[in-house]
Amino acid sequence: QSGTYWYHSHSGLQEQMGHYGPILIDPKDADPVGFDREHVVMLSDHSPLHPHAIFRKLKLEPGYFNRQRQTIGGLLAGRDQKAGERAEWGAMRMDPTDIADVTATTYTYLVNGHGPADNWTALFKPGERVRLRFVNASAMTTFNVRIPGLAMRVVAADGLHVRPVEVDEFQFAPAETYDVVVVPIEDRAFTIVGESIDRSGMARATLASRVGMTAPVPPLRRRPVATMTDMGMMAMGGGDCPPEHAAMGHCVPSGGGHSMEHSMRDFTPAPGVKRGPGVQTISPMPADRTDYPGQGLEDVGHRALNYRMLEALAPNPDTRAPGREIVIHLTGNMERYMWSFDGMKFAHVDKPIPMRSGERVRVTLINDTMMGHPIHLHGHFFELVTGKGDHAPRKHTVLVQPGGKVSWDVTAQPGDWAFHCHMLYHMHAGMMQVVQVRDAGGKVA
Ligand SMILES: [Cu+2]
Repeated sequence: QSGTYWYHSHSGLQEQMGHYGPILIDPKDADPVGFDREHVVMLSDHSPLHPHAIFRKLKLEPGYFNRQRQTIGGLLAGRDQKAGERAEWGAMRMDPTDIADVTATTYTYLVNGHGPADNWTALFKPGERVRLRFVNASAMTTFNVRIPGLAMRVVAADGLHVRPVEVDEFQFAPAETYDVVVVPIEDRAFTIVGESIDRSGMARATLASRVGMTAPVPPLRRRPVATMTDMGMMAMGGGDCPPEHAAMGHCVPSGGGHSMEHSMRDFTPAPGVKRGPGVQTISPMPADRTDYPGQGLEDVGHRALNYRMLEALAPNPDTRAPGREIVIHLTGNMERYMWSFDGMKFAHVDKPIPMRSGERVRVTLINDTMMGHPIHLHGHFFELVTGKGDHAPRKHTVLVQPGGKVSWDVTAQPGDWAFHCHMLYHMHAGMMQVVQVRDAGGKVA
């Protein structure tokens, strides 16, 4: 094993207090990535508040840190949702500007521990191939990363090599890592922009040919607003859903808050989910969104990475078809800051998810909430099911888009493995489980 990784405390909320750092493992043989120099670019989020204070505020008022709610001004200017749509979301007690739980109102976004004003600088000589090892070591922040003026060739994801793919921007969630190679030709500075997904703030660093140089820092772009697709209603709307299709469950007709609210309270698509106050909504039609670059990147006007652009460089080590499928719903109640798998928070779960050593299992994650969740399984790489055959991209963390679903195949390794959302406060609230892998005799070996 080689590549870009990171370590962090799993004790309480220490990760938010700075107990993390990068881990780089050089390959023992020749590196398939050609580069002349390398830099670690570790993004994180820092707050002067104690993490327990942040969690308490979220529990009392989940929108506490959101200062970008919709306004009458935004309605009139056409920036925000239309009045009827807003009423429907209001009836659901959902806020479409709820893109991030914790924002720049308390966070400073850091690059390698430095705030935006510090101008942390990575040096290069013009013409060099520079490998940047991006690590998202934040507690709660999904970042949009770009370097205006430079194309980024993505060469590794979560530490493992992928077929090089060139993009202008990528979104990554807590725990994900991407290695990119850039080739700055000019003798000048470039700004490395790590914009938080809700665009309340940014991490900023500089790539420069000499110390002390700076480049223009682009302004924050307009914050995205969640859509029907983020609610798991892909085909919803207008005349697209005739009654006969609706009856077959192919789509959900629009027409007033009634049908929307009704369809999102229907547990039929989620028979394994425990009903209760912890489950605010069920996605009526969760879609495979692995071709989606992430909230706010659908219309940026340049190339943005998505999971379907990833393909493993080496053939997958295990190409057996899975023997069974486990479906897990990512559930929550945004109003009460409750997060869980299948409607059961970790404190209430009485048994682990069992797997047999060496067993090949397909895991399908369905997001019944309107937030993205980076789901991480300890001790494994899994193969994303995106049609890449025996070169499926292998990851340890996958961002499940709002209202979306993702499948991956995994070869179970013996042991007890934490399995959780990598949003720290989601995990703390209970979005966690244990995968227990045993041999036929019930032993770990
Ligand atoms: Cu989460």
